[in-house]
Amino acid sequence: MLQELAGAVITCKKDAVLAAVEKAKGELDPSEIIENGLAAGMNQVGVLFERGKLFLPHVMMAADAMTAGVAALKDLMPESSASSKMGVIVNGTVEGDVHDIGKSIVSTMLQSAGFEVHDIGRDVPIKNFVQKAKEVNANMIGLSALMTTTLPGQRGVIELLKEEGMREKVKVMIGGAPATQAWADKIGADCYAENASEAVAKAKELLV
Ligand code: B12
Repeated sequence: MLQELAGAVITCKKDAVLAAVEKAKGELDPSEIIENGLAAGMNQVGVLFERGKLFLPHVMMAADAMTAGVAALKDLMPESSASSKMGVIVNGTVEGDVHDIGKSIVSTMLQSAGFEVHDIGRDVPIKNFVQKAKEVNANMIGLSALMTTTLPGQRGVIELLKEEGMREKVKVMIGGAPATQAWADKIGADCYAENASEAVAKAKELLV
């Protein structure tokens, strides 16, 4: 079943993804369908792209199909109590970076775990993260970066939080394929998570 889901993303066909999701719905947990099925397929697309076996239009179609698959599962994710008692999280992809599939999965999973999540999208300027955190009185900011060239945006947000005297109040969690624990340590982030389940576990550790 998981292979079928991943395979459907690799074929880059939205219909195939939706059909596979429909089939899997009754048998697997939505988060498992997303992480071990669809996202695994998307990662494979990345590998094929890197090897020159797939071209950018295919990647875009696969991304589109994957997004549709995740959307089809939203209704099944446990209804968020959006309890601000658990924590308020602002999540987004840093400036210059339009990759948002992984970030959106992280938002969905945090939300269904009970956090109040404000997903501010992709290609988000540094100051917008800080502004939004002020506005919603956030306990944590999640920063996604998928390119080595956009990783510095994660550091930029931490620096601005310091300048604004907010660093003590707001935890910072970073992620995205080029991010690592070593990078998190270097820029002074509170944590790094490799995937969405780990993001939920670490947010709980830090906030709950
Ligand atoms: C899909 C994709 C695209 C799509 C994006 C569609 C979209 N709406 O997101 C499109 C086609 C638009 C695209 C465009 C480009 N892309 Co692109 N893309 C990818 C690809 C193939 C897959 C990314 C993905 O969605 N993976 C699946 C998701 C589920 O995984 P994920 O994002 O890693 O997220 C998980 C974890 O990282 C983590 N996570 C993610 N965010 C966060 C946030 C927090 C807070 C936490 C805790 C965790 C966390 O949890 C997620 C779920 O488990 C990658 C290859 C790769 N191996 O990553 C290249 C890749 C990222 N792209 C790349 C590049 C260069 C580009 C382009 C410049 C075009 C080009 N020349 O190839 C443009 C960028 C334009 C821009 N300014 O941003 C490079 C980056 C190279 C680098 N190291 O800097 C990669 C690595 C491919 C490559 N090897 O060349 N891309």
